[in-house]
Amino acid sequence: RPLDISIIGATGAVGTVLIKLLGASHIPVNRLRLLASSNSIGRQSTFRDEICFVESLGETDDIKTDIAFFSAGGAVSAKWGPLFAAQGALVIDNSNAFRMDPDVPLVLPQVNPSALAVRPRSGIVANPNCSTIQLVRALRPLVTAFDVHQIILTTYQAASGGGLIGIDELLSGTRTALDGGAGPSAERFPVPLAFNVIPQVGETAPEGVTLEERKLIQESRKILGMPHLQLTSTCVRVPVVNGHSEAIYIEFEEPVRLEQVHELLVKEPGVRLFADGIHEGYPTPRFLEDPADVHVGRVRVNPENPRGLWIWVVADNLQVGAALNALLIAQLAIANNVIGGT
Ligand code: 11C
Repeated sequence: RPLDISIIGATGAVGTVLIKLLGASHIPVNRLRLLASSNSIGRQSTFRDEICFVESLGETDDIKTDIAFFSAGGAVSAKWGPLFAAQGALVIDNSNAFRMDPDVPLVLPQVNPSALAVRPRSGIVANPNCSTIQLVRALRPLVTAFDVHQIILTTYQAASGGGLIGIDELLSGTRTALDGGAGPSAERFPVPLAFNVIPQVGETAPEGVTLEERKLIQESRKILGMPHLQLTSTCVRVPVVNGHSEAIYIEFEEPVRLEQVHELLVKEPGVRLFADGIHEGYPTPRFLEDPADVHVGRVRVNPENPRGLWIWVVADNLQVGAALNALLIAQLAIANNVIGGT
């Protein structure tokens, strides 16, 4: 039956992409409600040729819906997610609020679809962090085929990871710097991002690891079901508008052959491999070929260590890393009949 769907955070960077992807999908929608903070009341969006007006989340009593997509930050999810779930919604949450909760499956439909075989007791499903999604999507065939000793990576994360404010801060900072000004003071990022790189994404814990670096470890372990996976990273913000990149070094327990790695990656659904005789060159965030794919290039065995493999992974963090994964979770939930009331 056609579903009632609510999008909370509908005017944000992820919410906007989600409305577009949902409109293009085959999910039957009876009623779409767009909810956001009171600042966005009255704004409008087009969904399947109809105009929808944004309502204020704080001013509605009617929160009954079949699916509630949350993308308005952890505090909004923590407060409202359980309330929507208690009214029967399946909550698909894009924030960090519930990801490590044992009653909340953390789902990458291409990797651990069985985590959503039944409706979670909490009524909430978590969408992983964007940098985790592209990492785990590229790692899946490799860590399934070979035993891993350790993984070391550096991320190069776009301004859009900080939402529309992050994009605005990069663009206005760039314009001002080109005009010879000092640039606005940083709000979204710790220091101005224009013409800069910042080795900090999220707040830093006392031991020096940032929140983003912790998410990569904990979420990868949970999704892959590998609680002892050894993974360490440095997460870096770069002056790119959209598209996260990652340089990933995987050290296996045994030597690996490049041809075998190519074969595994080329067969992986949704992974676009750049290698000899396949796609030329390497992926870059500005010129991504398909925003629905995880792009993998620079695949090479370490000449000094045949157990070591480097890969370069680029993906659209707003699509692959957020809205598209949320939509695929909804499709999986519909297929598994775990939507409340169906
Ligand atoms: C960033 N990865 O690039 C973050 C944005 O936990 O879903 C996504 C935060 C999250 O800043």
